[in-house]
Amino acid sequence: GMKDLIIDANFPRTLDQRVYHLGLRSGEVANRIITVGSPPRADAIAVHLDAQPKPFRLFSERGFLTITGRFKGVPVSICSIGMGYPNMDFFVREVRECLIGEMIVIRLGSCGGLRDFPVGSVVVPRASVAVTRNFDYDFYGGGSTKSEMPYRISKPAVADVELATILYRSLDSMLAPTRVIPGVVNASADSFYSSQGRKTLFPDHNSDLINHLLSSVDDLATLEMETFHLFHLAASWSGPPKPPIKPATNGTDGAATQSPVLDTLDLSEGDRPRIRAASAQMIFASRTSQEFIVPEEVERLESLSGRAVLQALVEVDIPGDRLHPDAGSV
Ligand code: R1P
Ligand code: URA
Repeated sequence: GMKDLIIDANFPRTLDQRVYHLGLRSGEVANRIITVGSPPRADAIAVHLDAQPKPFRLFSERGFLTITGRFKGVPVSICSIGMGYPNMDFFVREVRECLIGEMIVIRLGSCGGLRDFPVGSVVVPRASVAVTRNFDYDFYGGGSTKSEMPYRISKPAVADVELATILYRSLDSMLAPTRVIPGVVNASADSFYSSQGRKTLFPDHNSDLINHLLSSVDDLATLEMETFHLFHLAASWSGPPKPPIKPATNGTDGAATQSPVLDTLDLSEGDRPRIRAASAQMIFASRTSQEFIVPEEVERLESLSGRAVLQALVEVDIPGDRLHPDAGSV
């Protein structure tokens, strides 16, 4: 926070190399991460971690909670990040700066269901689109912006196929008889209300939105608020079929070489460590039946799903030289 001396305005860190909002430094976060929306969910999942070594726990003044420990001996982190694209953005970028090597992220969150899947089902989407408020639309009611739509739907960003497959299998085997649904598409909205088609006292011009989404996006099944941004950042970091990346030495691209991550790795042969992402979405609300999940079921589902996600994380193979040497050693 502002009480700490910050040494770089471009990517702010404290003098002891902590990133500005998550409060972490290298070695305090593992390459395998489950991210959730709320601190109680993170603590409920942390119950499954190995007792020894005692997990590390850091609650940042911006409300990000990181718990790093081991699951079956393998270093993992549980990160609670709050809600929405901006928080997902802080999480992905700041954790990336604390890691060397691959970053494997599975988001475990709640969502609304758009099909007839019962509440309490779990979805593993293959892709996600962003649904955003179009601020150029005339929400005040003059009606002068007929050419504008009130909401925009982006192109899809995709999950890591192998990670999503491992995740689906893990959930399916550990959650029975709960229904686990793979291969569908998620929409991540920039509001719980307007851009998810909920009716409130604001003039959101969204009475047609859910039907519009269902007719525009094939296999659309869920609505929540972070998965698209995670998939999009992961894909844009890792890039398309890898071109050779040469560290720049001058010019505007030179900024990239100031990153500790980029400085340490040989990036010359497309060796950039990947960010691999997948998402498990627990249906809390049915947007067709208006049913909402009961608290006892939330507790069971979060705990079992959390354990299944940890299991999936430790099953993913990361080449040994791409693990941070200190990860989980705190
Ligand atoms: C809204 O209630 C929140 O729930 C969902 C949405 O994405 C949003 O963050 O996910 P979490 O349960 O992970 O927070
Ligand atoms: N989270 C959301 O974003 N929407 C829902 O309907 C339920 C959980």
